[in-house]
Amino acid sequence: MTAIVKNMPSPFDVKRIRADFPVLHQQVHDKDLVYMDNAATTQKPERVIEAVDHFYRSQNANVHRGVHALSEAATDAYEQSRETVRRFIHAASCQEIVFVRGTTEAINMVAQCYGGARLRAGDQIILTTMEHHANIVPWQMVCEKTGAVLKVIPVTDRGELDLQAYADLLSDKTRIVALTHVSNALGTVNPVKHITDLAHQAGAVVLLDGAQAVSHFPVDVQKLDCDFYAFSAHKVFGPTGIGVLYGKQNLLDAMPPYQGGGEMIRTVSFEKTTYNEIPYKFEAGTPHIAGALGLAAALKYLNRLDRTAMAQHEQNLIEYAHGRAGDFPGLRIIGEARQKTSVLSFVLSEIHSHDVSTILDQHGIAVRAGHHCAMPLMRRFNVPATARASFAMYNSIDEVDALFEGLKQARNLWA
Ligand code: C6P
Repeated sequence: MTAIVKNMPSPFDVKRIRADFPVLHQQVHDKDLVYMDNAATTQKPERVIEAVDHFYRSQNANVHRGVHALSEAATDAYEQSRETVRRFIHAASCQEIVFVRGTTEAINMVAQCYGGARLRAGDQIILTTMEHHANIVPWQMVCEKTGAVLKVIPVTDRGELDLQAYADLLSDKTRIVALTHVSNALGTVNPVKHITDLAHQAGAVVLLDGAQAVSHFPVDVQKLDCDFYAFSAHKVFGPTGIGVLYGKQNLLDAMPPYQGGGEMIRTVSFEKTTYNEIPYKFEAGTPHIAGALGLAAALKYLNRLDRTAMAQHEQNLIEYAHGRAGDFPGLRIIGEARQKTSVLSFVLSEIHSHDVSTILDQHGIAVRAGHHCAMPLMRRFNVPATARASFAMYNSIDEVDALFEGLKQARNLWA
């Protein structure tokens, strides 16, 4: 990474962007809030808050059920949100966009419905050491039921996937390759197109966990040619409680439903029930309608920004942070992949990451400390936990300076 000097002109107007996010303009412990926990959840722009507010104030009705005006308006808005998501990830059809609770539910759905129906004893699922628990545990659960086994791609000291090891793991037993597009704990951007191509050559399907990708750079599911793609709205400036499972039409068509209930059926009798078409087959019960509208507002908000300038700004932030980290006594960066997003995961010698985070909090700086739901990865790097500052496009170089000022105070307290 090249060193970024402070005061370098940025084509991205951070001040103007920050004005869109009301929550950023507050004090915490009498200090200006510096919010650097964006990998856990991002803040919401005014437009998202307004979209949710507007729905409950003037549109609220259930979808796909009523013929009255409000219900038709709500249905229309809900389906338009699906179209906005489709365009955002460039899926071929709205039928391939399933609204779910979030990334976790999306992965569980694929594991149970796709994996549960197709896997047999001895079949293999390939994951990586850098997976979030949400992309490990659902597969272990399906392995218990089917007798399939997990294989794991190791991670190098830099925090990149060992691609030779991956090639060696692939075989005619491989049925599913499931991996994260971007690591939440390291920031590593994985070469998912290459990995997908190899998996397809071996006859396997690919699920990509896009939770940490979609807020940082454009994603095109058709170009990637992945079979499933999962993400959560709350990590891309949208509401909590809603997310997306993209699946190729033929695969979703062939999958049994996830849950039974209203909306997912075509006809019900005590003798036999027939299921609705996709995506409704996977959306049992009343969905998170306001959430879908909020998600669409978030994606439209992002689309209006200059995403190239935004990505450059985020790269400047992480490169500047790496430069400062390199000069900081006793700081070890965990994750120095050549391709990474704006995540600085680190440990300080002799200070536990939870203490680092508590001291930073006293300075109004929000970072996350812990295993980041990636325990196997922590074990790989031989650390119980890391402190993680994860930057979004509304963070500034001055805030990175504030982070290191806070770390200096932590060091002084412990020295
Ligand atoms: N990572 C973090 O602080 P949900 O909770 O379903 O929205 O997302 C789960 C999830 C799945 N995959 C990845 C790569 C993730 O980063 C997350 C959520 C948060 O890193 C909370 S643990």
